[in-house]
Amino acid sequence: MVQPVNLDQFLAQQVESEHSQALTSMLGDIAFACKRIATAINTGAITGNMGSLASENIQGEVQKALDIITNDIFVEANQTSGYVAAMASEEIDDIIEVAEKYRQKGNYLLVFDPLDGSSNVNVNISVGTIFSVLKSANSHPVLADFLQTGTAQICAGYALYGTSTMLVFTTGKGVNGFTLDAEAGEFYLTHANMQIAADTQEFAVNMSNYRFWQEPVQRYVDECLLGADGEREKDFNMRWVASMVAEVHRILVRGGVFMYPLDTKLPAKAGKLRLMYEANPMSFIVEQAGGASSSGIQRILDIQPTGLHQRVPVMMGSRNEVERLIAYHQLDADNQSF
Ligand code: AHM
Ligand code: MG
Repeated sequence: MVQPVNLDQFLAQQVESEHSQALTSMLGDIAFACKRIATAINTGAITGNMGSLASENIQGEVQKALDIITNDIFVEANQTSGYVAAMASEEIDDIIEVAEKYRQKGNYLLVFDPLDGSSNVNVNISVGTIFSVLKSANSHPVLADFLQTGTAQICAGYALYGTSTMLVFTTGKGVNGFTLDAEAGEFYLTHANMQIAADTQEFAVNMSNYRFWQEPVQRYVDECLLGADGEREKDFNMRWVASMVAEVHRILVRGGVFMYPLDTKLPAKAGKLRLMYEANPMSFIVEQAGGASSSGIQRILDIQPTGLHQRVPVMMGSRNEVERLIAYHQLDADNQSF
């Protein structure tokens, strides 16, 4: 039997870049955090941590006990490597400073959503952790150092706490997935060089928002629903887990398109998902796997952030479907300019 490659061996052999030492150290710490988070989630019902708290995060969302527990695990595991100079989290309003004695080896920034899909956690459906690594121009980073486009990401990844715990990441040279052997406490390479098929017959969107969407998205979904009887001339399947990590992972494994488009339900919010710790890292991964990712009118990775928690419409996955969505947005814009 061929010996499986574990994460340490993979990092030692395959992460070759000017950032390799830093990435090897940081990805080791991230993997450790994700193992601890998996345990916290798995035992959450036993330790009494499945409920909601009285607090809200900066987006006005009620926080779950596990939102805070997983945030603290992630910060603790990543603050002493010497490479991470500051962090930012979905659960914390401002940037998280790292003590000066731990800012000696590099100026990296770690941006993360510690528990994505947390509305699913107490019903035992898959959740995840999403992370993005940037480089700061400044050894004592301030908010402005974080506001870089997604193209500046050095590494991005997610952990999926599903039927198995997986760690999937890119350092800009393709996408690789590792599965946790919980008994051995090791991640092993199980999904090398993940690729997203250009075509698909599966879409993922929260259909209950249909009436709040813009016309191009309604048109796209209408055509999927008409299936073989409409202009697409093929039937589509639909999935909605309400965990972006599970959704994107499914797309990496068997193709598909995932959307959280602009809607008018909450007019003050430009979509639901957050650019810096949800859309950007997932877009980097999707593009590295041969897929595409857009807001409908702009490549996500090219969007200049103006705030840590800013929201963005998201459509990502199989390239030909995302390009069709972009074309429908373009047609709509052209019609409106007449
Ligand atoms: P969260 O970070 O607060 O969990 O919100 C993000 C999640 C995504 O994982 C998922 O795609 C979406 O919210 C689901 O939203 P909805 O409940 O509107 O379907
Ligand atoms: Mg989230």
